[in-house]
Amino acid sequence: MTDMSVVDEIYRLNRERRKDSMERARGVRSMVSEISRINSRGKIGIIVEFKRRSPSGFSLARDTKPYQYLSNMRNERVVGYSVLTEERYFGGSFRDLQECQGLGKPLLAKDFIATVDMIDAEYSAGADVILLIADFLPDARIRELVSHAHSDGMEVLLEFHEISRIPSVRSAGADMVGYNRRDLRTMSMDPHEGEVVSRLLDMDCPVVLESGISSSNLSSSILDGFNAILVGTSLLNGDDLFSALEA
Ligand code: IGP
Repeated sequence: MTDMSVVDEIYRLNRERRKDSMERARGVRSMVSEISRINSRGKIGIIVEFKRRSPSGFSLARDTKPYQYLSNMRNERVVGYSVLTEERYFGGSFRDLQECQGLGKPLLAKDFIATVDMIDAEYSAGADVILLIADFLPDARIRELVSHAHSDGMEVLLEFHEISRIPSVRSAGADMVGYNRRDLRTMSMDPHEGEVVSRLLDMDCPVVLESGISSSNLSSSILDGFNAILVGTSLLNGDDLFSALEA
């Protein structure tokens, strides 16, 4: 991903995509309460992500089923799972999400959502939380999508990378705020955790640190001030992040 065109293409593909209603097997679960529970024990929460590939160059070594992979990610810090439903660039599907409903934790639908029918499709596939990306959505649209997700009883993780989006992110009424260390426009890492933490410190919702987190960069206190982390690649590559957090 070297410019906006791939992000544009993903949003366009999602608008045109078939969104057959699926069978939601259970009620909605709260990821915010999972995070509060683990934070009250003095620990950071972990959202474990499943994806087959990504435009940043990641690709799964062998064919893996999301349910099978995620059910093996056992650690008291796990507050939920993130499942990619984007097809073209991440190799995901609504079916992948649906297959994970039996896992005992809330599910985050990871995709480039810009429409209410996309939210409905994620809901029927079993989503408890939807992701919205503030860098690519105007404020009015964010508010409309947040209230639609809320009307289904789902929570919203509103992520951003651009520091200039912080004022909008703060006032959007989302349930969780996420800071993506990766710039999705360029796919390169461009982290500013310190500035983000200081500007979100007084928010009364969980703040999540996303992307590029592995046992090798935990020591640099990048996690300070965050309530949870969202981790895909390192765990999918077999990194022993759970032990590193114990240390
Ligand atoms: C996970 P990583 O570097 O651990 O695999 O990153 C997650 O943060 C990343 O997949 C992500 C993402 C996104 C993907 C964050 N925001 C938005 C697609 C769309």
